[in-house]
Amino acid sequence: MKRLIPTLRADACEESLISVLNTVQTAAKEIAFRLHQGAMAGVLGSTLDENIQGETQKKLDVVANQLLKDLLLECQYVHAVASEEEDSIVVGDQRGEYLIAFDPLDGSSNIDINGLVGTIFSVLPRPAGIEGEEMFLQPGKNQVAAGYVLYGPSTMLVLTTGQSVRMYTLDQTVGEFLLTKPEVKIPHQTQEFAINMSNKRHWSTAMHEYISDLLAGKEGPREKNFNMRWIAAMVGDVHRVLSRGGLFTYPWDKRKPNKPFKLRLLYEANPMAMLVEKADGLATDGYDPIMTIQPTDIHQRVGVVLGSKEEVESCMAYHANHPKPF
Ligand code: AFP
Repeated sequence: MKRLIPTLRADACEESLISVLNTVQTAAKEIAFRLHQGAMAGVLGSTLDENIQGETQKKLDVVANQLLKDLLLECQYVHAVASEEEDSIVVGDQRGEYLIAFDPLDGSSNIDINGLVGTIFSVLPRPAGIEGEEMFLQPGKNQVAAGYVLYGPSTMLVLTTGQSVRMYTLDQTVGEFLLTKPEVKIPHQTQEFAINMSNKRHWSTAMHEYISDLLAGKEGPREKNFNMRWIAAMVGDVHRVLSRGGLFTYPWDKRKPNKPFKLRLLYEANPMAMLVEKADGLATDGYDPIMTIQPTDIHQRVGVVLGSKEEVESCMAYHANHPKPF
């Protein structure tokens, strides 16, 4: 089985990009080790702090963030990093040609229950003539690479550098990510969806109608039964979608009028959108492709509807029948 770096070389990836991705995998192996040690490493539970998003930080959020930040900033090709856990961007090497946005540990509420969590990352080119946070305000279509590491029963790296989407599995015996699925393709049709149903009363009319029709099953307008899954970690739900198809959504809702979306554009939605679209799926906010959204803030949040092409199109058709709530 091929290792990560030789497959990237075979894709004729720039040595600088290979070095950045190598750094991400080094950090991921360390995070995987700490997660594996769990309570024995003293990394479970929360800190007393909140992150910029106003969320309580888990000890492992802090550890994972520090590891990624320190290692990436040591890499000569990285000019700056932006993290879900940091207030502002952190600048590294002045000569660096890449910007890295990451969610160090997605699904952190799963840490203490030994559930799925992951690291999501996006690699952007450093734009000429721009400094500071503005450098990161690029639409997702500019990404040169995107991926995630899923810390589950196996530790897996799922990556695209703009060609196919590949899955690698960490071989603990040699400490290397080995290529285990050379080309991921999402089936266009599905009978599986993922949404947090407890938010139903807060959804838009379009989302209400769409999900009601899925739940009506064979006897309803869709004339087929649907099953539902919810991992409470986008990384786990997207991994299922990439593995066997499905629709995943965290939509607009009216719970908190000043915070109508949950997922972050730069750290979660954009990298997952690149993976899903390169695997022949669709990634939208219910109306437009995620990767065409022009960010205005590094911590911006968006609505997300992604997965099997025909199912995402069905969901979008419901949205097209109603005025946009945002
Ligand atoms: P964290 O960023 O706090 O780890 O939250 C994960 C997440 O943003 C996303 O990965 C999940 O899809 C979503 O939260 C789950 O949220 P709820 O189950 O609480 O609605």
